[in-house]
Amino acid sequence: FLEGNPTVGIVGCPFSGGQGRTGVDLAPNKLISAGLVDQLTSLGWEVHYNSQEQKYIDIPFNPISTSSSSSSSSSSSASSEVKIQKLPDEDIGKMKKPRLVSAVNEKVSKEVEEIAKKGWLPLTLGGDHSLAMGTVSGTKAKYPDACLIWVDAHADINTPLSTDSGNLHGCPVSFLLGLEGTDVAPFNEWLKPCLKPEEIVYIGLRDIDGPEKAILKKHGIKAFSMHHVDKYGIGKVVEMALDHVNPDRSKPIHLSYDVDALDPIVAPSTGTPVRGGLSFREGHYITEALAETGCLVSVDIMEVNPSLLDPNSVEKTVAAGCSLARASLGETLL
Ligand code: NNH
Ligand code: MN
Ligand code: MN
Ligand code: MN
Repeated sequence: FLEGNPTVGIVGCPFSGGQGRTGVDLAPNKLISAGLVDQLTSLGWEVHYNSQEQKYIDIPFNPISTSSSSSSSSSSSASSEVKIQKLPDEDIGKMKKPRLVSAVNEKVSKEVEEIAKKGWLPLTLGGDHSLAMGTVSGTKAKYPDACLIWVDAHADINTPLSTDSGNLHGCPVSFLLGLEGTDVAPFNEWLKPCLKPEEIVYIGLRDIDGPEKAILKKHGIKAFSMHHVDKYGIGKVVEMALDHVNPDRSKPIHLSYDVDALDPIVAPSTGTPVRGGLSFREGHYITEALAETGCLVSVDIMEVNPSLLDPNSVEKTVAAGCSLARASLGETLL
């Protein structure tokens, strides 16, 4: 599906507004500092990377400074600082930071779409998983028949009505599907339902909220939990997952990978670790098998949080993020 020389467009998204812990916004720079660009170049990819430094600066809900949205007198405007006008981003229903999450995702969507439309592969480095609203809708704009493989401990399919936490990183899939409560401003001003229930499959689930279970059941959404990984083995699970969303291996694939799918021993530095996850090999096998299909057109690596735990844990997690990206882009293909 890609055109010309294999080219990857890295979209760094230093964004943490879809959940409550700061630090996940540091991941793109950490992954790049760990050498990701050179690593992908060595695999034969032409790599384009837009430094994300000030990318979201014009979004008026203060995405860069995640410190506090309090109305502390911003008179301390150091003249050299870029001024970000802070607007209130009050909850809408249960949703936290809805305007910020919406505005950032609208940008991400356009950027991913632009890269995909060049015939390149967008590799989005989160940031939290709310960013998949943007990445998947951007991919779908170029490839309307793309299927979605969601690797995660969580289903991220809460709706604005069902979410308990109010964190939008737990909701992106419901917005993509257009489930109840998602036709809401400001999201509906740019994000149209673009995914059908039969176009998504999950791998790695083990921490699903009650209402999410009901939603998965109601819409007949295919999910392979860790129970299935144990029962069938990862090889069979990936095969069954592909048989479901891509039976002829003829459709483009978007892979959205939340590193908390991996066991916390493998990827400890993430906001919501859940024990009993994918081993290092199981986690990488998924990306290798998808690379092998030749159908991968878009990849997200989400939820690495370099501010959590000790340096050794951070290094492991960042290294895992890099190696998942490399394997997705064909490192282990012979
Ligand atoms: N289901 C919970 C929620 O909606 C947790 C989601 N957390 C994640 N998802 N890390 O990947 O808040
Ligand atoms: Mn997730
Ligand atoms: Mn998760
Ligand atoms: Mn997560």
